[in-house]
Amino acid sequence: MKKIGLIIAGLAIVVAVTAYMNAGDREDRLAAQREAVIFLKAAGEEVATITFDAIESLESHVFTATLKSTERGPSEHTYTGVELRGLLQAADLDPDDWEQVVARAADGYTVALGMEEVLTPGNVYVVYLRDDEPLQTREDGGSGPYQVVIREDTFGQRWVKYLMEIDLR
Ligand SMILES: Nc1nc2c(c(=O)[nH]1)N[C@H]1C(S)=C(S)[C@@H](COP(=O)(O)O)O[C@H]1N2
Ligand SMILES: [Mo]
Repeated sequence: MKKIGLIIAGLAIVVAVTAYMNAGDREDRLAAQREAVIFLKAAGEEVATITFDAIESLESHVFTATLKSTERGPSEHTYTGVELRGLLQAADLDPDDWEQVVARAADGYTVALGMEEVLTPGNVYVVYLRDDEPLQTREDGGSGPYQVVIREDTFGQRWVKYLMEIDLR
């Protein structure tokens, strides 16, 4: 009986230590995300640096979307983020002056979005949480800290991971 007690106590310690370490990881991830910025450009000229604080100050949206992964197939997730059109608006950029929004990632991946689709309500988002967890960086095996999610896009090709730069054209 004593032995069982010791085993249970041992397991409890393992669980507690693991939980503590995971909480630490999450804090680190949140801290890393809080420091991550997106460069906002217009015709290649930098007009603003979008901080996490700026993103947090906008209305956040929580929605489910199906991620199409090349390796793991489709899976449904809950995403939290802001609308890209809201980011442009907050930066005082007039969408009428531009035709395209070019999104560039840390790995060089680049996607051009039409202004019309960007202005469609509830369509193009910059997300920072997936299933309530911060999107991790590419180095950590994640798709963030920021990612473009296009809800009206049936394919995942234009969901730009590791988003670094938004350039209006
Ligand atoms: N930054 C970046 N974003 C990207 C890609 C990429 O190579 N780099 N690949 C795209 C493609 S082709 C797909 S199918 C989806 C999902 O890719 P994954 O399953 O390899 O993560 O991400 C898209 N976004
Ligand atoms: Mo893909």
